[in-house]
Amino acid sequence: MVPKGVLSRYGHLLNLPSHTQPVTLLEGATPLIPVPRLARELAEGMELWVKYEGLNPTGSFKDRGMTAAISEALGRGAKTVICASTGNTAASAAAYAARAGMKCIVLIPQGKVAAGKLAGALAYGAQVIQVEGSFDDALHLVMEITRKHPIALVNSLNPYRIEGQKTAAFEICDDLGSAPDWLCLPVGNAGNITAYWAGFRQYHELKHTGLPRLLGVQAAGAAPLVLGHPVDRPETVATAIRIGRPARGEEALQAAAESGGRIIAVRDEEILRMQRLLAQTEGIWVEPASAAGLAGLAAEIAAGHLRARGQRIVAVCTGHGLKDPDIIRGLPAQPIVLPPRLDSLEEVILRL
Ligand code: AN7
Repeated sequence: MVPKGVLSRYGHLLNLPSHTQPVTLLEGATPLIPVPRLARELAEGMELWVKYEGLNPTGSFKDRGMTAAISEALGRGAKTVICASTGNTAASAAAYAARAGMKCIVLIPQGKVAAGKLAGALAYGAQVIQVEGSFDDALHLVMEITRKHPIALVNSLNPYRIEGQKTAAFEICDDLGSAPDWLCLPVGNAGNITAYWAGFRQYHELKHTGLPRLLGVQAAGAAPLVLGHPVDRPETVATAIRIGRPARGEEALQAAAESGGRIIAVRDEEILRMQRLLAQTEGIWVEPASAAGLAGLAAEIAAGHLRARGQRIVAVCTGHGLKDPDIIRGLPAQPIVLPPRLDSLEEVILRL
C-alpha cells in the first residue's frame, strides 16, 4: 500500500477550499494500542485502547490539523505563517512550513515550553519568539498581528486545523468498526475535543458508527472550563495545556454536554502518576499533558462516576514522552553510577 497522509486518505470528507495544495509528512494512521494491563489496574471488565498520537511526524497530534492549515495557506499564496503555542503547535507549524517553503514565526511563553518542542521549532527553522507572558498573551498577539498583516494564522482558530484533526475520530471508528463508548482526552485550547466531536458526528451521519461520550480533562491549575471562568495565571506541570482562556472553550463545553460526557480537572500528581503507570505497565511513554485523559478516566472510575465494566474506552495520548525529557530527569528514580567491575555490578543486580 502506498503510504498516505490524512488529506489523501480522508480529504473527500474534509471541508477544504479547492485552492488547497497538499503539503504532507504522511501524518496520521497512528496505532490504536490495546492496553489490557493498564485496564486491569483501573477497573474490571473494561476494554481500553490508547490512540498514540505521539507517533505523528513531529511527535504530536497537531500534525493532522497542520497539514490541512498549511496546505490551504500555501494554495492561497501565503508566504509566512504564525502561531502562538505551548510547544507542539510550534514544532508542527515549523515542520510543515519548512516543507511548503514558507516562513514560520512562533510565539511561545518564556520558560514554559518543554525542551523537545522548542528544539523542534528551532531545528525546523522557525523564528522563535519567547513572550514574557502566558500562552494566552501570545495568542492575543498573533490574533492582533494577523489582522494587520498578510500572515496566515495556523492556531486552531483556523478552521482547517479542525478539519484535519477530525481524521483522528475517523481512524478510531475505522479501527474499532464503530465509535467507542467513551473518548478521554486532555483539553487545553480546546481545538482537539471540538474536532473529535465534529469528526464522530460526521462519521455517524455517514456510516452510523455511533457516538462516544467525551471525557475532557484539564489540569487543576489550568481548568477554566471546569471553574467556569478564565484563569489569569494558569500553572501545571503539563505545560502543553497551561492555558487559561481556551479559544474554543464554549465549543468544548457544548461538545462534552451534547455527547453526554463532561470536562473535569485532575491534579498534577495524578497526571504524573498516570504518565509513569502507562509507561511502566504498557511501554507507552507520553508527555505529561497526554496522560491527563487517562488520569481523568482513573479518577472518574475511582469516584464511582463512571461505570467502566463492559465499556469500550479510547484514551487519546496526544504527544510523545520524548518531548519533555526534563520531567523524567526530575523524578526520584535515576541511574546509578558504578565502577567498571563485575563485583559492583553483581551487588546491584542481587539487590533488585
Ligand atoms: C500534547 O501546542 O495548545 O485542547 O500550542 O500539546 O486542542 O489545545 C497544545 C495543546 C493536548 C491540548 N496535548 O489540545 C499548543 C497547544 C498536547 C498538547 C493539548 C495540547 P487542545
